[in-house]
Amino acid sequence: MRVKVAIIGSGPSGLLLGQLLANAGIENVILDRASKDHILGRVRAGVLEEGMVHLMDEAGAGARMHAEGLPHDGISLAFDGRDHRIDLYGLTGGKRVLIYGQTELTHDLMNRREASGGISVYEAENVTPHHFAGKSPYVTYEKDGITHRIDCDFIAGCDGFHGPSRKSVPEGAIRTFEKVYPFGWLGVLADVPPVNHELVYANHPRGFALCSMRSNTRSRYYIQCPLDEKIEDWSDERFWDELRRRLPEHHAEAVTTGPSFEKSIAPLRSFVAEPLRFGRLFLVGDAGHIVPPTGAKGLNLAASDVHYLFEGLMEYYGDGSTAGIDAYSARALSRVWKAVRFSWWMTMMMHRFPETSDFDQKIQEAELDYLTHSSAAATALAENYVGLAY
Ligand code: FAS
Ligand code: PHB
Repeated sequence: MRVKVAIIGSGPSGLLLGQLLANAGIENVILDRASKDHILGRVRAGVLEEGMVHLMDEAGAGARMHAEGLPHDGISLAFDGRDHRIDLYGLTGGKRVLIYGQTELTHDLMNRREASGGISVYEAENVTPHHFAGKSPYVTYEKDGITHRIDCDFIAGCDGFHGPSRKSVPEGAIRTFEKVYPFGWLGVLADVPPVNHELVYANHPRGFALCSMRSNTRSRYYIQCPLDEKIEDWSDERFWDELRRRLPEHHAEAVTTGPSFEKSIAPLRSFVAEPLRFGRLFLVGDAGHIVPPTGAKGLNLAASDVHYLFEGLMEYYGDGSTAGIDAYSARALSRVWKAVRFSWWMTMMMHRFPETSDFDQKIQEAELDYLTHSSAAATALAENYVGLAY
């Protein structure tokens, strides 16, 4: 088989890029080692920046997102028993975020791809990018015991943090930057109404908590937990009790509890690989960078990477110019690093660190005090939270 672009990974990065390319007549194929059901069973992000919303519309997959997504004009920071609302809409001249689960977004993109006849190969084993330093790259994979080869012009590594693309780059050609945080997030999904009409990020002496949602009847909650925590040690009852302890009283009393149908622990790290382009191979989304979910940036960075790469490929196939693909890595990394900074800053400000010093604790309190009494500080948070310009 031969296509213009071979995409490794059928997560948001791969599906969004694949659909934009297909709509522009640039044939592509998507390969994923997982099954569709496994991909759709993963519970991840929930907050979309306007850039992602626009790209979903451009991909022709935005109808359900607009019908079911919840526009949010603000978030609340809770500490010292009180809420402090950050007016995202007012502080950014009318920008907002849309609450819509990554699972739903992925489903919409998969349906759109199927409807438009796009080729996706699931449960593809040993997917391997080859010869991307030259002008004739190709990808091999195994399925049903047969080894297949896909010749292409470019390979888009949309295969997440653990995928083969970044690992296929020669060690001397890539630099990585990493910070691992000394805690994780224990998250639950439950079909109960959210405690608040907007998200609540709580900093409490017992640890961080986040009150989010997927709809007006489905809530998503997280609490900070030690890295060695075992999910089997957390009954629903224990989770609800701990969550309520970390919230201001008026929220704690308002929490509607119920059986969780998803419960998982995710580690937190900041990670960036540089550059994001190696000849005819591009790293996109989590394949190139990871952020702690505190800033709700992970999925949204995948969107801006896709935007930059799609623009570059359109230029290449349009008038043969390589300017866009040559600029991809620098353009993407410029926005990535600002989102990495913001996600690190939100994480440092909202979590309790096991080894923190008295001085560092006072700095955290001063940060929160400044943020909730200065419109300049609140504006800085707001413009990053709604998403910096592409
Ligand atoms: P993905 O990881 O989504 O997709 C990569 C795809 O590549 C997968 O389908 C995988 O099966 C495939 N793949 C991997 N190895 C392969 C191989 N060898 N061969 C073929 N295919 C292979 N972001 C937020 O903004 N907010 C959140 O709350 C949030 N929570 C998260 C919780 C968890 C547990 C995780 C892991 C991430 C979370 N994220 C969150 C970040 C997440 O949303 C990512 O940013 C988003 O999934 C990025 O999309 P992709 O780049 O497509 O990578
Ligand atoms: C979520 O709803 O999953 C979510 C929302 C905001 C975050 C992280 C996760 O910062």
